Amino acid sequence: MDRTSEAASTKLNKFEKLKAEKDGLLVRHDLAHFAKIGWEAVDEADLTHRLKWLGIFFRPVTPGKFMLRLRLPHGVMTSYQSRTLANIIQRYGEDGSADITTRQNLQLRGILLEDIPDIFHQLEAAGLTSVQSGMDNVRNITGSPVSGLDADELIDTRELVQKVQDMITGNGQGNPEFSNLPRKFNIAIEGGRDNSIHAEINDIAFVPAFKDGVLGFNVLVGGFFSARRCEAAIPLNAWVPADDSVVALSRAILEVYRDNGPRVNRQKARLMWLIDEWGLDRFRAEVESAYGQPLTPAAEKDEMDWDKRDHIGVYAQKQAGLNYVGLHVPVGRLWAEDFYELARLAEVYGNGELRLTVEQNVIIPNVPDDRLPVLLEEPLLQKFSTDPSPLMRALVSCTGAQFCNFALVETKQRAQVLAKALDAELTLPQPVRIHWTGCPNSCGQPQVADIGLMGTKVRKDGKTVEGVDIFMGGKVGKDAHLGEKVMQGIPCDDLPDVLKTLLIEHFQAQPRSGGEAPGSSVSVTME
Ligand code: SRM
Ligand code: SF4
Repeated sequence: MDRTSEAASTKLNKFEKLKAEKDGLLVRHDLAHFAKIGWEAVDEADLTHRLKWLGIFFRPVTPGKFMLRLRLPHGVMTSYQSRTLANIIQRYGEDGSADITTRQNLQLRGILLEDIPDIFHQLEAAGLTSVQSGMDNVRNITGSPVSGLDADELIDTRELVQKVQDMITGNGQGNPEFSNLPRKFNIAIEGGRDNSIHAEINDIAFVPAFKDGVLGFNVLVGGFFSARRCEAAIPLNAWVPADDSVVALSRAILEVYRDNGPRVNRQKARLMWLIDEWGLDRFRAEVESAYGQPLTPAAEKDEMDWDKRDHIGVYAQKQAGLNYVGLHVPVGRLWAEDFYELARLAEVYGNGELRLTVEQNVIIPNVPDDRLPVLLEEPLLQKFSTDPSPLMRALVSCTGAQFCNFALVETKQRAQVLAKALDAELTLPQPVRIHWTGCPNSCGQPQVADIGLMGTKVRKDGKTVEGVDIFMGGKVGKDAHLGEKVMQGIPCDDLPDVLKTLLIEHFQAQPRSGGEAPGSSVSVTME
C-alpha cells in the first residue's frame, strides 16, 4: 500500500482529507460559477485552499481581494506578457500591484474572483499560467537569470526548465499526476558558476558538473526551510547529462516522493523527512527503480566555483556588442505603470525580453552598446536604479503583514525605511545582504543572508510589540551554507542601533563624517 492510500485509510491530516475529497485542480471547472455567486458564497475549503491549486490565494487580510501567483519558469518574461499583467492589475487602482518573489516569479494583488475567468483567458493568450503554483505542488522552477547571456555560463538551462515545468503541469493545463504531493516542492536547475538561485535550498537541485569530460549535472536533494526545521540539500550521488534525463529524473524523484512521502504530520512531510526515514541509500535505490535505469554516480566536484553575483548594473553579454542591464526593484514591488514601462524599455532598447532574479529584481537583456547611454537616462531607471546604495542593493523581503496572515511583523515597508536610513548613516565597502522574513516559514530566506531578520513578537515596556530574531553567517555562491540564529527577540524599534552595530563590527561599516557610532557593542554567537 503506498502512502496516499495509507493516509487515506489511517490518520489523515486535514489537508490530506481535503485532497482525498476533491483534487484541488478540479476547482477550475467551478470558476465561472464562483464568479457568478461571489467569493462570500464559495465553499470554505474551495475558497481558502483548493483555489491555490490554480494559483488563486484568498487573503484573509484583504478579504475579496485575491493574490494570483503565476509560474514564470526561469524568471523569463516577454514585453507582451509584461503588458498583459499591467492590463490585469491596472483596473484595480491602488489595490493592483505585484511582487517579484524569491523564486524569480510574480504574484499579482487586488484580484477579484469575478474577473478570474477573463484573467485566465488573458494569461493563456500571453502564454502564461498560474496552475499548480500553491499548496502541495511544485513551485516555480528557477534557473540562472543570465542564462544564454553569460559568457562564463556552462549550460543554458532555459529549455530544460520549461520542459520540467511542462512535465509537471501538463503543458500548463494542470496535471493530476503531480497535484497531490505530500507537501510543497522546489526544483532549481543551475547552469552557471555562481549558484545564482540558491541551489542548496531546493528539494531537487541540478548543479553543473563534468563527468568523464561530459558536461551535465550533479543532483542534490532534500533542501528546504520550514518553521520546524531547515536543511541544506544533500548529494544524491547521481549525475545526469544536460538533456531530457533531467526531466526523467525529476519525474522519478517526484513519483517516489508522491507515493511514499510522509502524509500524516504536515510539519514532517517535506522530501528530507522521507530521506531521513529511509536513509539515502534506500532513497537512491527507489529513485533508480522509478527512473528505470542505473543512476550514474555523481561527478567528483561540481563547477559552482564563483561568488554569487547580483546582476545589478550593466554587464557585457557573450554576444559581442550586447549587454544586460540589471535594475534594482526595491523589495520587488511593481505597479501597472512599471510593467508598461518595462515592456516599453525591453522593446525599445532590447529584444523585448525581461528576466527576474531571486533577489526580486529585473534584468533587461540584449541592449546594444550604443543604446546604453540613452537607456540609462530613462525615467524608470531613476526609480529602479542600476547603482543603488549598498544596503538597498542587497535587500530582500517576503510579503509580510500587508497581505500575509502568517506574518508576525510588517516587512517590506520597514525593510526599505531601515536600509535607506542605515545607508544614509554608514559607508560600506561592499553590499551586505539583508533578508527580511515575516515569520518562521522563511519565505524571505533569512538563512541565506549576511544578516537575516525573522519576524516575531516580543515584550517591551510591558507591551507585546513587533520584533525579530537575527540570523547571520549565510554563505551563498560556491560552498554555500546556511546562516544560524545569533540573536533573539529584538524589538523592531531597537533595530536601527542593533543593525548599525552589527554592520560596524562585522561588515567594516564606517559612520559617515559627522555621524555617531552606536554606544555599546552587540554580542552575537557566530558559528
Ligand atoms: Fe512561502 C507559505 C509567500 C517563497 C516557505 N509563502 C507562503 C504563503 C503562501 C502563505 C499564505 O498563504 O499566506 C505566502 C503568501 C503570502 C503572500 O500573500 O504573498 C508565501 N513564499 C512566499 C513568497 C511570495 C515570498 C516573497 O515575498 O517572495 C515566495 C513565493 C515564491 C514563488 O514564487 O512560488 C515564497 N516560501 C518561499 C521560500 C523561498 C524559496 O522557495 O526559495 C520558502 C522556503 C523554502 C522552502 O519552501 O523550502 C517558503 N512558504 C514557505 C512555507 C514553509 C514550508 C514548509 O515546508 O513548512 C510556507 C507555509 C506552508 O507551506 O505551510 C509558505
Ligand atoms: Fe508570509 Fe511568513 Fe512567508 Fe513572510 S515568511 S510571506 S510572513 S508565510
